[in-house]
Amino acid sequence: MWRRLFGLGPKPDDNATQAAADAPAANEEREVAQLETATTRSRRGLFGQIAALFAGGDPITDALWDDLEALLIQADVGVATSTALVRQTRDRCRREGIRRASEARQRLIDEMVQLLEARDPAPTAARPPYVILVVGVNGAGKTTLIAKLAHRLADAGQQVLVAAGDTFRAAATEQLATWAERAGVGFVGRGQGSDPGAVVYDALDAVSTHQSDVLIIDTAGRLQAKHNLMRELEKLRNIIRRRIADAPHEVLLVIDATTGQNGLSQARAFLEAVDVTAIALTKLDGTARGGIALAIVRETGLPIRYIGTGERLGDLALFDARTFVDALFRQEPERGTT
Ligand SMILES: Nc1nc2c(ncn2[C@@H]2O[C@H](COP(=O)(O)OP(=O)(O)OP(=O)(O)O)[C@@H](O)[C@H]2O)c(=O)[nH]1
Ligand SMILES: [Mg+2]
Repeated sequence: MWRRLFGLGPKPDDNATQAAADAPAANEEREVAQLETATTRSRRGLFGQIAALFAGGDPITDALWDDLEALLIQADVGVATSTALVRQTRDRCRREGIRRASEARQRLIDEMVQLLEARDPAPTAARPPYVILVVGVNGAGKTTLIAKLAHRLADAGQQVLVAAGDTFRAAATEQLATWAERAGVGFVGRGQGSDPGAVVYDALDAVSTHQSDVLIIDTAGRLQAKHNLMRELEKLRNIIRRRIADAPHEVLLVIDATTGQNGLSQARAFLEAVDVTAIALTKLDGTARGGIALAIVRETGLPIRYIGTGERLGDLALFDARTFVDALFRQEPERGTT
C-alpha cells in the first residue's frame, strides 16, 4: 500500500513491505474503522440530521433542498461548496427522474464522493528517498501527523527519518525526538534557535548515509510574518532540490478540522508560499463539522491524503472519498454505543 501511495515502485528485496502489501484486506478494514471513529461526532450530529432529511419516502420539495443547504453550511462545507453540492444533486435527481427523498440520498452521497475524489495521486520519486515537507499553522497537528506517518511507514518496513525543521518553538525538537523514538524511526535535529536549513542539510546527509526510504521534515507554523514564512519555506525547498532534483515529492499542508472555515483561510497563506501537493486533515475526531473536508478539496483543488483520528500514534487513516462519505452517512442502530 505504501509503495503504491508513494509511487516508489516495487523493491525486490523488500520483504516487510511485500508482507504489508499481501494483507490488503486487513489494511482496508483498519482504514474503514479509523474513518468510522473519526467521523463519529459528525455522523451523530449534522450529518445524522442530513441523513434524516433523506430517510423517508416523502416527495422531494424545495424546502428539502433549502434544509440540506442550511445543514451543509452548518457542517462547515462552506457557502459556495454547499450551494454547488445542492444544485448538482438537485439537477441530477431531476435528470434521473428521482421523486422521493429516500432515493435522493444516494445521489447526494455520490456527488460528495465525486467532489472529494482525489484528482492527483501522490507524486512519485525517481528513487528513494521520498521526501515529504510538512507545513501548516501553529498547533494544526504537524508534529503528531509526522509521528503517525513515520510509524505507519516503519511498520510497513520502510526506513524512515524525521527532521526537526521547527527550530522556532521551544521544545519542538524534543517533542519530535520523543515521537521518533516511540515510532522507532531515525531522527535529526539541532534544537531551538538553530537554522532550519542546517537541519535539512543534516537530514539529507543522514538519509544518504542510512539509505533511508522516506524523509519527513517538520517545519515551524508561525504565521505572523508571512513574508518570512514564504522565504523560509522557499529556502528549505531549494536546499532539498539542490540535493534531490525531484524533491520534495510531497508538500503536505496540515489543517486542523476543528478550526473549520477559519483554519481553511489561514491555510491559504501556505498555499501561496509553497507548492502544496496534498492535505492532511487532523483532529477530525474532535468535530461534528466534518464537512470541512469538502470545502477544503473544492477550494484548494488539492486531494486529502491523510486523516488524523486521535492523539495516539496509531490514529491515522489514509483518506478514501467513498469510505469517508459512507461513514458520515452510515445509520447507527443505537446512539451511545461504540
Ligand atoms: N484529537 C486529536 N488531537 C490531535 C490530532 N492531531 C494532533 N492532535 C493534538 O493537537 C495538538 C497539537 O499537535 P502538534 O502535532 O503539536 O501540532 P503542530 O502543528 O506540530 O504544532 P506547532 O509545532 O506548535 O506548530 C496536540 O495536543 C496533539 O495531541 C488528531 O488527529 N486528533
Ligand atoms: Mg510541531
